[in-house]
Amino acid sequence: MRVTWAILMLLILPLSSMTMLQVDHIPEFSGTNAMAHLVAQCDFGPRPPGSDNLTNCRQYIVEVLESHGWEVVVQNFAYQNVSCANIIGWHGSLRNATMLVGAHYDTRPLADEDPDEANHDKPVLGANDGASGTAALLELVRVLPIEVRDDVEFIFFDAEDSGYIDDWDWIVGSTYYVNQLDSNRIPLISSMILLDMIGDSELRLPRERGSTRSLQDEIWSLAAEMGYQDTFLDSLGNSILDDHRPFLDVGIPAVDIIHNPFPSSWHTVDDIPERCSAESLQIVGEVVETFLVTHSGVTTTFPPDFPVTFYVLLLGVTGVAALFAYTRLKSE
Ligand code: 1BN
Ligand code: ZN
Repeated sequence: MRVTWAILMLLILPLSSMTMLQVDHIPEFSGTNAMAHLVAQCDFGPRPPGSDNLTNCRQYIVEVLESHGWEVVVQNFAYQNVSCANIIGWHGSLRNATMLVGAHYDTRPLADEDPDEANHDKPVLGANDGASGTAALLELVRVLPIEVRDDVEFIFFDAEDSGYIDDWDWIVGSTYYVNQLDSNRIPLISSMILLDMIGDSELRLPRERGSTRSLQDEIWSLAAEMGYQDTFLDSLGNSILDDHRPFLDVGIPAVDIIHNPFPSSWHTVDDIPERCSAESLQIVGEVVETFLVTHSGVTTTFPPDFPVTFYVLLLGVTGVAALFAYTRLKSE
């Protein structure tokens, strides 16, 4: 009898877990390939805005995009007399994708968070902070199925990471990109996913506080369904000034997938490939690939969060109404 039960359970268990997993896409993403893209970027050396190393890295990104059949626009702009450029990868006859995926590819000019002050005037190599998100995007351009590609635009942002140095701002490239967006296209964009610092071998991804909650819920539940709840943590992290902000500011639902609290290598000379792993890139790559495939061709809307001012106003109006009712009651 016991043996019969055991056999029955063995037959039923795999079936039940299959029905719980509603996603039927099998991801093609290779963390090993992504890791190779990460190392290739670091081989150019530190890549601050305006540097020859960044120009060489840009050429590498363009070549990877074109080799996988993507159209490329290099969006040149100048900031503080430095030549900068975002790189846009798109597919199809029109540039009208509804899902945007971005990462910054520049690196911080100075390791000003390094515990050793002697390193503060050295540049950051940016294996995690710069190369990791870019590496995942470069592997996604390979694996995205052809029928999904017209719905996706990849953006590689320049000039994200020089804030507080020589009067530079943060997120300069993404701000420029959003300012250049056709206003008719903005309401048609359903999501923007930003990958930043996703390569550390001890990756922890709580929910970034400023991201659009409805879109974040979708990504974090997908990650949990795929068994990645120990990396995509169901807890609230900090609010981070990052390249998703300009998108949120014009009403585009946006999510920052970012390691938080930042790893100890952040803005130090220790931000090197040895601190990163193919496994971490694999997890994030699989989740983003599955999101893009399952949301392609379906018009999903991710309602924006109500701003805090809305709740303050609501509380104010309810308070005034209650006071009014109370005084009326008292005077009767
Ligand atoms: C993310 C990675 N950021 C920089 N490198 C954004 C940031 C801006 C983080 C200001 C902290 C402070
Ligand atoms: Zn940084």
